[in-house]
Amino acid sequence: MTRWVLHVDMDAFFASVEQILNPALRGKPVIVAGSVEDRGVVSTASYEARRYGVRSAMPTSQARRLCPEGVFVTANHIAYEDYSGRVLEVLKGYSPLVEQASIDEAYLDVTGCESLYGDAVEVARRIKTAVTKETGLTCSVGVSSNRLLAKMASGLDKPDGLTVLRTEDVPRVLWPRPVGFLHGIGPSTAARLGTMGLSTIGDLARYPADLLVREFGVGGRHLRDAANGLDDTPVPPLGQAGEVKSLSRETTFATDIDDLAELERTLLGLSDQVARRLRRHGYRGRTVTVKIRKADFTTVTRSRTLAEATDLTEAVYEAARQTLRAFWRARLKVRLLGVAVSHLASAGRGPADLFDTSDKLRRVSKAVDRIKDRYGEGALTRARLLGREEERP
Ligand code: TTP
Ligand code: MG
Repeated sequence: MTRWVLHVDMDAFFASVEQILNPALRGKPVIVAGSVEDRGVVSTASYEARRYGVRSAMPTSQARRLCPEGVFVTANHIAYEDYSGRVLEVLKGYSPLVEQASIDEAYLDVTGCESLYGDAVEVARRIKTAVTKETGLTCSVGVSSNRLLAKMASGLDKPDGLTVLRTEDVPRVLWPRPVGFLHGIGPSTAARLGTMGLSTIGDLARYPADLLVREFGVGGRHLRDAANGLDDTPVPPLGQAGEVKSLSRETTFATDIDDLAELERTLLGLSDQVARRLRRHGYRGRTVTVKIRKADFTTVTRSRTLAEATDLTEAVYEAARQTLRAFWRARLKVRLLGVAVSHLASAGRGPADLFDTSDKLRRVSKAVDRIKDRYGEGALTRARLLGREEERP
C-alpha cells in the first residue's frame, strides 16, 4: 500500500507572526533579528525583504545595507511558540501520526485519511485552509509517499505552495540540482562528495553503493537512497517524538561585555524569559545551564542541578548566577550569554500548599505572566532590571 506523508512548513514564520500581530507591518520588508544591534544575525525575513537578498543567518549589519527600508524587529519567541502550538492543534485534527520537526514544520502520515477527505492532496488543501483560518498565517505543504520527498516538496514552491513529488518525479525534479540541495546533506558532506566528482543529486543517485559505503560507512547507503527519493522512516504518533527536553534563551551583545554586574542583569532577564516559558507550558526543570561565548568565539557551558525541579524565575536566576560567578574571572569578555533549563517534568496539579512560600511566589509570577501576555514584555519590569535603564546617559 502506498503511504501518504505530508510536510507542512510555515512561510517566513517569525516575520509572518510579526505581521499578524502588527498589521502596520503587512506588505513591508520585515526582518526579524535575535538582537536589533548590528552584531546579531537575521532569524528570518518576510518575502518582501527577501527580494532585497536578505536571508536567515546573515549578519543584521549586512541586511541593513541590502535593505535600508527594512523594518527590523527583535524576535519575540513566546509569540512564535504560541502560534506554533496553534498550528499543531490544527494538524492534530487530521491524523494521530504527527511529528513536529521544528517550531514551524511538521510531518503527518495521512495514509487512510483519504477515504475521509478524498485524496492526500485534498487533505493538504484542507490543512492549508484550516491553518490560515485559525492563525492568519500561510504554509507550504509537500505531498509524497515518504518523509524525505514530502520535505523536499514543501520547499519547491514557497510561499503558500502545495506540491506533489512522486518517486517517479525524482530524476526530472531533483537529479539536476546540486547535492547540497538534498535534505540532510550539509556543506561538509557536499564538499566531500565534490572531491569524489559527485556534484548533482543525479551523480549521487547513480554512483555505486559499495563505493559510497567505503567512503561514508553505512551512511553511504542512506545517501544513495535519498538521492533516489527512497526513505522509509515512519511518522511516530504524536507525543512519542519531539518531546521538549530543555527550554533556553540566549542573547548576543552589541559589544563584548566584561562587567559582571551587567552580565548578571542580562542573566536575570534571560532566566525570567525561560522560567516564564516553563510556567506557560506547565514544566519544571532541575538543571540550569549557562552558556558563555567569549570574544574569541569559544563557547563554554556550565550546569548546576537543583535539589528540586522549579519553574520560578528566582530559582533559575540564582542557579545561573552562581554558575556564572564560579566561572567568572577578570578580563573575560563575553559575546553571547544564554540560560537553559533541562531535565523537565510536567509540573503536576497537586493541591497548593499555603505554607510553601514557593507556591505563593508561583501565584504572583503567574499573575505577572498574565499581565505581560496582555500588555507586552515591557509592562512590568523587575526592580533589578531597571538598573540598566538608569545607567543610560
Ligand atoms: P524556516 O522554515 O527555515 O524559514 P521561514 O519559515 O522563516 O521561511 P520559509 O518560508 O523559507 O520556510 O525557519 C523557521 C523559523 O526558524 C524562521 O522563521 C526563523 C527561525 N530561524 C532562525 O532563527 N535562524 C535560521 O537560520 C533559520 C533558517 C530559521
Ligand atoms: Mg518555514
